[in-house]
This record gives sequence, structure tokens and C-alpha cells, in this order.
Amino acid sequence: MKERIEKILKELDELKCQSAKEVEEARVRFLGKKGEVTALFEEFRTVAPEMKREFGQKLNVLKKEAQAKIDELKSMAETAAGPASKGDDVTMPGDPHELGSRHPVSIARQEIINIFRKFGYDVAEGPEIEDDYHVFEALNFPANHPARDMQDTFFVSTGHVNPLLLRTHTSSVQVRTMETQSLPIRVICPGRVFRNEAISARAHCIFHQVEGLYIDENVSFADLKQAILLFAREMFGPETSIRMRPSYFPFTEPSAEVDVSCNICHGKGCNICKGTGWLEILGCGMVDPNVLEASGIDSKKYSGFAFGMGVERIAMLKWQVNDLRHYFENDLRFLREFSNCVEV
Ligand code: 2NM
Repeated sequence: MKERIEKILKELDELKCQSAKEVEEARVRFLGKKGEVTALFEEFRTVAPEMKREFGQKLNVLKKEAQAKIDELKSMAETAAGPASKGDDVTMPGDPHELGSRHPVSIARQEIINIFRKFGYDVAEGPEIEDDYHVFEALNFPANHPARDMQDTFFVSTGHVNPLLLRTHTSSVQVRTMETQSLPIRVICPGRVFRNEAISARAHCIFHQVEGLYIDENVSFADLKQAILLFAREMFGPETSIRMRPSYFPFTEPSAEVDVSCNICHGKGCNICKGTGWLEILGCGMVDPNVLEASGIDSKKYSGFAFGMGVERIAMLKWQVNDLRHYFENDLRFLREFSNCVEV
């Protein structure tokens, strides 16, 4: 028996197959029901008890070796013949690749832009790293205004008259527009802004704004109100109404904060609008004459209105996102919620 085991091991070692068919024949010859290895196991029953241990071990090794060799030859034959020989259907459709979808902030930003483009506004962009002059000085911020503090603004350089900083609003782009373009001006400025704030459900140190500016002769607060009303109805639906509350911004006078009627409870009061029936969407006002003059515009001849909104906030209100941090976490379960929103 010992010799036969060794003979089979030697044969296995030298075994070569050209095709899957030959491998199968070899498998039957060694490991099949009537195969040589199987036959040895049959014979093993008649082996003398004191020899059982030795032969048992040898037989088990043989069986493992035989199986391993057959497996090896089989995979070699498959690779050599190519995938089609495995019986694969090469006409099967490929694995589907999931398409990504637009991020809600991106969708909201594009919708805001589309609405104002329809109203005849141009789109302008400008640098994220700005200077103190374009972010504060030209916009009528007094020297001691808290926004000019390290607590609220990320400074890139300090210690000189016009330090570099990360813009805290995109009004700086509007200053650059007023400096360079001829009148009338009708422009919106979308972009990222940066504020040194603690991250929470309602605030983040990086967010997106769209600011708007309209300057011409005889632009009035009534024009501002109508522009905002039309925007709100395009964005939140034709039934939407707005209300304006007096407010304060350094660059506008008078200034207002604008609320839209709650699109969830339609004014009845719910937890989204905290029972008030109103949701704050933006700030606005008539451009302060000081701001016009700083950029070389004659404030006796021209007047204008301006407004600013946070894109994350608009998207929260439109789609009932209850925590700003969802926007930054890249959780696919959240992002997929927007895969059927309008492709723009
Ligand atoms: C707001 C609110 C009110 C604003 C003002 C200007 C500029 F450059 F014309 F002076 N741009 N944006 C403005 C006015 C922004 O955001 C809440």
C-alpha cells in the first residue's frame, strides 16, 4: 500500500493537462467514485489495526495533495482558455454603476441663480481671499465693528493697514463690480464665505451665499420689495407671501429682514416655523449712500437695493433639512434624498 501511495503522489506531481476536459478526466481517475485514491480508502478498512494510524495519515495527505493539484490544473486551464470557455454569457449587461447626484446646496444655489438670471441679473464671482478694504472699509463698516475682530473673521495677514482675510460675505464682489462696471448694475454674486464660528446645527464656519445688487436712477424700496416677492414665489411656490421686518446692516439704510410664509403649515404654525407661520430667508436694504460714494457712484443721481441670503439655509427651508451638518457629512442616505430633484 505504501508503494501505491508513493506512486500516485509521483504521478500527481508530474500530471499535466491541456484542457478543462483533461482536468476532469484526471479528477475522475484519482478522486472519482472508482478513482485510485478512493479505492485506497476502500482498502484501508482491511489494514491491520496497528498499521491504521500510519496509513491513515498518509492517505489523508494523498487525498489533500490530489485535490489541490486538480484545483490548480483547473484554474490554469480556465485562465488559458479565457472567460468565454467558463460558459459565461458575454452578452450579459455589465455591472451597473450608480450615478451620483447633485448636492442639495448646489441644487439650491443653481435655482437661485436661474431665478435672478431670468429677472435680468448678471452673475459675478470674485476672490475668496480678500482685503479689508473690499470686505469692510468700502461697505461702511466702522473701524471698531465686531466683524473686523479675529473672533469673527479669519485673517490671512495682520499688522498692516489693509490686511488679507477670508471674505465673510460676497458683498466684496459687489464692491468690485461697482468699481469697474458702468451703470445701471444688476448683478448677483454666489460664492463661499468664511466666518470664525463654532459649528452647530445652525452655523458652520464655511457656507454659501448669494448676494444681489441693483443700482440705477430712481430705484426704490418698492422695487426691492417686488423683486424679493417674485423671487420668493419662484423659489417656494406661487402661494408664498413675504413680510419685512426692520433691521440693521452697515451697508444698507433702511435695512430689513425678510420672512416667507411657512411652506409646511401655510401659516397655521408648526415646529419648522416654531409656531410663528414665518421663516426668515434673507436680509436686504437700500444701499447706503456712503457705499455708493466709496466706489465712485454719484449717490445724488443713483440709488440701489441689495440683498443677501445663505444658500444652506434656503435649502434647509425648501427641503426641511433640520441640521446644517448633514450637508458636510457625505452620508449617502442623505445625499440620495436629492437624486430626483430638478437637474439644472
Ligand atoms: C445682506 C443684507 C443687506 C448687501 C449689500 C451689498 C452692497 F455691496 F451693495 F453694499 N451687498 N450685499 C447686503 C445688504 C447683504 O446680506 C444679509
